[in-house]
Parts: sequence; structure tokens; C-alpha cells
Amino acid sequence: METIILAVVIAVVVLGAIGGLVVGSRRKKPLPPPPPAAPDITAPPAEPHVGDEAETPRDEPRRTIEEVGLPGGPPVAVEEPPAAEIPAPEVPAIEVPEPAAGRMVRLRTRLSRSQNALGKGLLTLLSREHLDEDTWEEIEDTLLTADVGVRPTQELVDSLRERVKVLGTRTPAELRGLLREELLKLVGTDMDRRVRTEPEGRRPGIVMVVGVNGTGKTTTTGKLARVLVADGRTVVLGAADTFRAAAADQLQTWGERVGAHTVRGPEAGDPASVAFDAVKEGKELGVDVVLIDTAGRLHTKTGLMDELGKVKRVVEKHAPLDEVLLVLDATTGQNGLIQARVFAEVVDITGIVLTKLDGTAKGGIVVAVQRELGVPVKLVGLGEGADDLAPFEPEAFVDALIGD
Ligand SMILES: Nc1nc2c(ncn2[C@@H]2O[C@H](COP(=O)(O)OP(=O)(O)OP(=O)(O)O)[C@@H](O)[C@H]2O)c(=O)[nH]1
Ligand SMILES: [Mg+2]
Repeated sequence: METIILAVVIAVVVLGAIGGLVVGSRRKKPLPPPPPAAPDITAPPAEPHVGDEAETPRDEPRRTIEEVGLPGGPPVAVEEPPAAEIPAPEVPAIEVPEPAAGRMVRLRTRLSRSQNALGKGLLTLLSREHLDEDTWEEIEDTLLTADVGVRPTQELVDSLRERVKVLGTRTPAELRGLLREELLKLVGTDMDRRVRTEPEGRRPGIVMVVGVNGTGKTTTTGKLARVLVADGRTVVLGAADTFRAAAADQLQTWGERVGAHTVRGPEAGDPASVAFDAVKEGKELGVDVVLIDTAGRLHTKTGLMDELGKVKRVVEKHAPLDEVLLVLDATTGQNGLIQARVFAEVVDITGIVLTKLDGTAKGGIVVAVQRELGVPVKLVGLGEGADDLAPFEPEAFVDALIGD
């Protein structure tokens, strides 16, 4: 009897030890990433927060079958397909992006909505036989509707009235010429619109991209990397949007397409430290430019705006930022101006990127936002394609608005 009890005890101990080993070995697996930090609960629920989805949902990265742990046991061997059916491993091909020069001209048709509303509207009004008070008011309304802004609209109308009076009789060609000159005056031809990426005496150039949720920051960062690579520069990307892994994945995918390395941190990690590390790696790798993508944040959330200020300060332990690009969605109109003001206070905006100009009739926002900040529009987004980001050229822009 005693031997039976002894045998049972031994069996229990041995089984326990094996169980412990199994559990122990499972514990060695890396822990899943921590849940994202709790969002600001003081905020009204309707407002987006850092990391909220942009209006267009993006794909979550898919886990492969090997990565998915099966409950209650070691991974079961997946039956391999016969050798002949195994597709060749995907080696991401490095793309050769298009050079940026002349893109504004090439993409001019994308501005057709603004052209119809603004350019054609103004030319039609101006070619009326009698330019009476009502017509001038309609011209004013057309400019205001296209988001040119009150002051610039007034300036343009005053100047046009004067010049049309002097002109006397008007041919369509003369009117187009006048309008072109006046619009160009508003848009401004003497600002330096180059994206500053080549600081004197040091490398890499450092560019940070900021803005509210869903304006197109990550897309713009990716497209800008392509522009730089097309110009023969080397680039490191910093995924300082740490709120969701998907945000870093999105940026990394852009980088991989042109062979640019992406520095990323743990999900919900400190964005300032990722940005710092990105510049550090950029220095170590000896690249020309480091582009830092940040999380979308509402300008009304002081905590999040402070965080952005911190990202800037921490990066500047390396060197001053060469360029802080504010990405504004052109379709949001006047609200963009309020955002611009707040962001400028926190991080000294040096350039504006107006995205989604292809989807709006309100091209006049270019004028209004430059006035608001005293900072030039340097790039415009004219579509969702990889090379649909154009250096902003005032002449090409105005020509696109008023047509040939
Ligand atoms: N039509 C058009 N769509 C654009 C343009 N730029 C960006 N988009 C689209 O806008 C959506 C949001 O772009 P993202 O780059 O993810 O925006 P984001 O600012 O990084 O978003 P968050 O990081 O969530 O704040 C995507 O569907 C883009 O394809 C543009 O110039 N034209
Ligand atoms: Mg983003």
C-alpha cells in the first residue's frame, strides 16, 4: 500500500514539474505590447485624440498564422504546401520615384475644382459688359467662397476695379492678364518656398511634420521622402506617432518603397525619445535628412500640444530643426487657420503643406493661410498617389486656376 501511495506521489511531482516547465517556457515568450495609454478622459467624446483614425480607415497589419498563438498548447505545425506551389519570397522592390520638378504643372488638372469655382467664375464675371456694383459684389463673393479671406479679397477687388477703369475697353486676354497679375500678387512670388533640408556645416537636415488628425501628415512624410530620394538624397524616417503600431507600420511601408530606414519605438512609448533616436540613427548612418512624423493632435488639447513642444525641444538637443511643416487639409477651410495659429505658437512653423487641394474648390486657402502665419505654402498635396506631392509654384498654381 505504501509503495502505491509513494508511486502516486512521485507521479504527481513529476507531472507538476513538467507542467511547470511548459508554463515556464510559455512565459519566456515576449509579452504582448502594453495597451495604449488612456486617452484624455476630460475631453468630450466627439473630438478625435492622438492616434484616432483619420477619416479614411487604414489597413491593420495582418498577423500571419505562425504569429497567432493557439490557446492551450504549443503551435501546431502548419501543413506546408508542396514545394512547387511555394511563391518566391517577396523582396520589396525599391521604387524609383519621379523627380519633383514640374509636378505642379503636370498635376494642374487636379486643381480643376478650384479652377471652375474661382478662375472661371472670376473671368466670366469680369467679361460682363457692364461691371456694376452687383457684379463687383459677385466677384467678391466668389473670392470669399474660395476661402481667399476677407482682407486679401478686398485688396484684389480694389486693385482690379482701379485697373479695369484705367483699361477702358476690355478684351478677354487683357482681363486674364490682369487677373493673373492680381492673383499672383496675393499668392506672393518672392517667398523662399524650398523645404530646408541642407543646413550649413552639419548633417542630417531635420524636418518635423505636425498637424491635427487625418490631415495627411504620414502620407506627406512618405511622399517627401520620395521627393528627396528622387533628388539623390538619403533619408531616415522617425515614427514619432507612437500611439498605434499601425501608424509606424504605415510610415515604414512608405520608407521601404524607397529604401529608407524607419526608426520606431514601442507602442505608447515616448514620442520625443523616438524622434531623438531617429536623429541619432540618422547621424550614425550618415544620411542627408531625417523626417519625423508625429501623431495627429487637436490644437485645442493643451496636454498634447505641450507634448509636441517637448518633441521639438528634445530633438533640438541634437541640432535645431531645419523645417517644421504644418500639414493642413485644404478642405477644412477657415478652421485650418485657427489650427495654424495654435501650432505656430507651440513649434514655430516654417512651412505649410496644403493637402487634398485636388478635392476642393477652395484653392484660395493658399492665400489666407500664408497671410495668417506669414509662412509660405511650400508643398501641396494633389492626390493620394505616391508622387502626388508638388513643390508649390505660384505661377503654375495661378495658371491652373485661370486656365489657358
Ligand atoms: N485626395 C487626397 N488625399 C490625401 C492627400 N494627402 C493625404 N490624403 C489622404 O488622407 C488620408 C489621411 O492621410 P494620413 O497621411 O494617414 O493622415 P495623418 O495626418 O497622418 O493622420 P493621423 O496620423 O491619423 O493624424 C489618407 O487616406 C490619405 O491618402 C492629398 O493630397 N489628396
Ligand atoms: Mg499619421
